[in-house]
Amino acid sequence: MNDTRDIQTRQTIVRLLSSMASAKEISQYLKRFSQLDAKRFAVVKVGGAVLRDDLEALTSSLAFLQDVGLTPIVIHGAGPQLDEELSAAGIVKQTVNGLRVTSPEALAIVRRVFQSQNLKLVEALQAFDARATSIVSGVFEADYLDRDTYGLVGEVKRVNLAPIEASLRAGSIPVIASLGETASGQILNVNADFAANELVQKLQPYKIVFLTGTGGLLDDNGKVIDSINLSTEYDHLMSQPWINGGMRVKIEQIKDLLDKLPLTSSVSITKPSELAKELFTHKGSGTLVRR
Ligand code: X2W
Repeated sequence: MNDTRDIQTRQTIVRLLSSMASAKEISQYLKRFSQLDAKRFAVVKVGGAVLRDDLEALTSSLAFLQDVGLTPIVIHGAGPQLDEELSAAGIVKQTVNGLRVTSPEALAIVRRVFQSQNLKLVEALQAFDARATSIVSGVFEADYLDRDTYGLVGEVKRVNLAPIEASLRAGSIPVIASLGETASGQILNVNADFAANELVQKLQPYKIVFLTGTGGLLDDNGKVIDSINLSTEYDHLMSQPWINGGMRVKIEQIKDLLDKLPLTSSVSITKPSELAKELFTHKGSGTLVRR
């Protein structure tokens, strides 16, 4: 570990301590987690907004997990970057049910942007002395979701864990882009929350974290909601006019996911600087979603 990294790791611990967690609390969590299968500790979904606005905190939080022997599995989106690049190319944005309608011209840009965003994170991690592996293909076997409505958009049919397992065996953080591929080799644009959902079902990790620009689900006053119990609050939440398209997709995907996981599972939505606090303290941070 280099000096900068050592200082950053120590800073993360100090931040945890000053955020009301005692050293005893953190070490209890670390001890408990060290007894789990480290190969499926956590799936962390990183929204494109986080790659754009919060790369430094993201990098140090992911590297911290690797330092304590809990290498996370990262799946990322690139929504805002796609908006920007497509618009620069004169392609007008069209979404249906929160999903981007993707033409062949758009797909070429989608592929390029996913590759560059993926490399940006991998290189930032490596510059931080963390080990990370870029995975932009070979994980999500997909089929057209509904070609007439969405164009070149995929739904995941099968998740191939081989590239992820190879990365973990080498102690390297797998950084996965949410592109899919059909049996005949057509690349498809897959919403990153959909891809994270499928990955989690296949891996059954202990921890499921969505990192967003907002650091949680926001109420109508823009304040982070501490916790949501979907069994009693889902219908009410989805009837609210202030829940926008992207948020709607996220909540639907999280509900679908939790319905398929053991009752005790939960999903955390938080921001990068709060990741360690979420994982290693009783109080946690952001929004905790339960079934
Ligand atoms: C998404 C993929 C990127 C994504 C899109 O084109 O925006 C579809 O909608 P975030 O940053 O996680 O939202 N794909 C089909 O999901 O990125």
